[in-house]
Amino acid sequence: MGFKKDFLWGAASASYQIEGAWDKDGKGMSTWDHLTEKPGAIYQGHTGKVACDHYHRYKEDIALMKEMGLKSYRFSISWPRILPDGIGKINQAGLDFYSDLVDELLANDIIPFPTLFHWDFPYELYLKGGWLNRESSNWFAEYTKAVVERLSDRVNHWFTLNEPQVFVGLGHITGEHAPGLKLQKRDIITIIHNVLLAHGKSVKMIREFSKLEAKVGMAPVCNVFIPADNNPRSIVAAREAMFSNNNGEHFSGWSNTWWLDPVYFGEYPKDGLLEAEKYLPPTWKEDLKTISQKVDFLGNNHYQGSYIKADEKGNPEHQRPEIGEALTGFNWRVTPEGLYWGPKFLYERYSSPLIITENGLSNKDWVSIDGKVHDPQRIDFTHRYLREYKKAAEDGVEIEGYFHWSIMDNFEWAFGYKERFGLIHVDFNTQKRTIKDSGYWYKKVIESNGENL
Ligand code: PNW
Repeated sequence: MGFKKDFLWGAASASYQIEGAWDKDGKGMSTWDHLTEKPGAIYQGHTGKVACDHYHRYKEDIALMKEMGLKSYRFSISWPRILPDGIGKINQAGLDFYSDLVDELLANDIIPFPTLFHWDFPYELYLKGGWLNRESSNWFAEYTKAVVERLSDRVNHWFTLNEPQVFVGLGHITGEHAPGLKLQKRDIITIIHNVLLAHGKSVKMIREFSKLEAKVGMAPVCNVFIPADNNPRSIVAAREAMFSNNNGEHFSGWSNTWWLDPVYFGEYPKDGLLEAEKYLPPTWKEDLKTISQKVDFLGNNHYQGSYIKADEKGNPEHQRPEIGEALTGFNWRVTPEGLYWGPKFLYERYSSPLIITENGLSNKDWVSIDGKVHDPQRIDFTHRYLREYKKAAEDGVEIEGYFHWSIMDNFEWAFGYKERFGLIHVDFNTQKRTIKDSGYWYKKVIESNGENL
């Protein structure tokens, strides 16, 4: 048994990375619109103002998805497009866009799978303190309700948050992402708590207001540790590394348990509480009841893992990359076994069906002289990762889907348009789309339901 019959084969994107139309039809400003105005913040001063102009070209893009045989499409909704000030007045034109997008997907037999928040936070709410303000969870709930009331007669798959680790860590600790802050541990603990609360309240809203029976989850990016050999001690060491609070003095927010134990167990992990409890709000225990709403699946973005080997005493040794080891355009490692061990360890601990919500690699692909885009590395990368993912399914891990990152080349945050992750090539001067070789390869994978891997 490999991938189940109705497995969701898809690809993913995010509003700020593809839509463009940054100030069209009443859209408010996001913290990403704001950060990209800052000199030096983004590679070559690139912005998402136009990006792939998907806002105007979504029909053409969906036709390409159809051509590639996608079963589902994971996109995100821009909060300030729906609520220009983040709260209060609803912008109907913003809702119309997503409503039309959903109709077009359904007309092409593609299941819409929106994520409510993929980092484009309303600038007006940033002025009110952003995620530091305890009210942020109520703001997010209000926004969720506006979206669910409009789309839930046709949409029944939802993700609340994309990679909270990254928008907290890069956005609020290192300052490389919006809103570009460099805060200290006390504030970070507060922010994580508010973000978790926002997730919980959002799930409640979806359950309460959805017209169809909704399935919902969160899409974090987890640290994945891979046993470097078959020694059972290495497996134990890798599992321990995955589920210990490895934040240390500099609370990076990159802890799997700090994010997931509250959602699944209604508890913060004890080892993390030792250092963080003093910063939590007095209501934190009560809040955990809201945070731990039942979810239907665990989304997980996975790019690269780390290898761990245990010595005779069981002490973990982190394996360094080998000389000459394969690296992606981003210099990320190629670690296919992460798509076996990540799902396996996560499933053991949280017993939740899993969906890989992102996986892929960047390269500097170009259109060749024959008019095609040849990207053998992307094919090989995806092939290797999917084989491991299939093995997880064969081992009894419940997996429901796989979304390749990304459907098309797009605005890669602080790296602008330097890195290309797409299955579809985009010429950013002409907006011409070309399905890459990997896109045609993926089509065959989907047609055979992964039998050919
Ligand atoms: C994800 N890391 O970010 C995001 O969800 C996407 O929007 C983004 O385009 C994609 O991955 C590629 O970067 C990540 O440090 C950022 O391991 C950082 C990491 C992983 C994912």
